[in-house]
Amino acid sequence: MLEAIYGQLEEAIIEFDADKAKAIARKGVATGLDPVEMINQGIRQALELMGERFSAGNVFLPELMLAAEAADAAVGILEPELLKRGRTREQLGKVLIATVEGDIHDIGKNIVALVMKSAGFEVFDIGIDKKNSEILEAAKKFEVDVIGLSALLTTTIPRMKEFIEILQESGLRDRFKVIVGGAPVTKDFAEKIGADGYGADAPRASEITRRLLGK
Ligand code: B1M
Repeated sequence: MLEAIYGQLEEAIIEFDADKAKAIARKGVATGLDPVEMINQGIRQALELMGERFSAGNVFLPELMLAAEAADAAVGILEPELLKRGRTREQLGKVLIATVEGDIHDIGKNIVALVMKSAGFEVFDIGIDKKNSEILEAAKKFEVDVIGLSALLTTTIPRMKEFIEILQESGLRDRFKVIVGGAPVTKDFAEKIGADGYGADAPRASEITRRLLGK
């Protein structure tokens, strides 16, 4: 039953059928499925498959965009369900999240933000293609505890290293914890650049943030 819903969700996204994706997400919620599991087992799977087809030259950018729209539509249905959980939880701390400069991928970042909100964090999502200077300014303005950087391109993950260098140079390294994530980011990379944490997926990003704040 669970596998059937995850499979249907994946199918709807790879068929670019946003209405079907929304209907299945609604069915999942009505059945009591965990929205995070639906994201991990249905939505992410579908987009990974689309990525493989894109690499192989079997689908092109317009199709990738249509799949992303269908995925976004499904996440939109799951969002209220996830936020409901956050409202009943103790507030854990403030997190700023952004996709780094030169990178416009935001589905994963949005899911991380959503899962963190549902866990009880106050999340400031400043969007995509953000310069390191903008990220730092926003972190100071909102007085966050943790800064989360997301990147999906091998060409943009170097911005993460540069961000940590900027923090060090400006004497702010101890003021903020930094976590990084996104498909090309690895635990090893995170350690090498001196990040405080790495999340392979949204639940793990939330869990490591909680630990970093001693919660
Ligand atoms: Co693009 N894209 N894309 N794309 N895209 C990838 C990343 C790619 C791997 C596809 C491929 O070739 N196989 C490839 C990158 C190759 C590389 O760098 N080595 C690629 C490329 C090349 C490009 C363009 C350059 C294509 C072009 O123009 N020729 C272009 C780049 C534009 C730019 O950014 N400047 C481009 C554009 C796009 C679309 C706009 C069409 C669309 C994005 C729409 C959007 O985000 N609103 C898109 C999509 C959809 C993808 C794939 C297919 C799916 C990404 C996704 O949403 N995954 C992707 C293939 C892939 O990833 N396998 C691909 C689902 C999402 C839930 O997972 O984002 O990994 P993910 O997030 C996870 C975890 O990584 C983690 O938690 C999330 C949830 O569990 N996580 C964090 C993410 N951020 C985190 C932060 C954290 C912690 C955890 O802490 C802060």
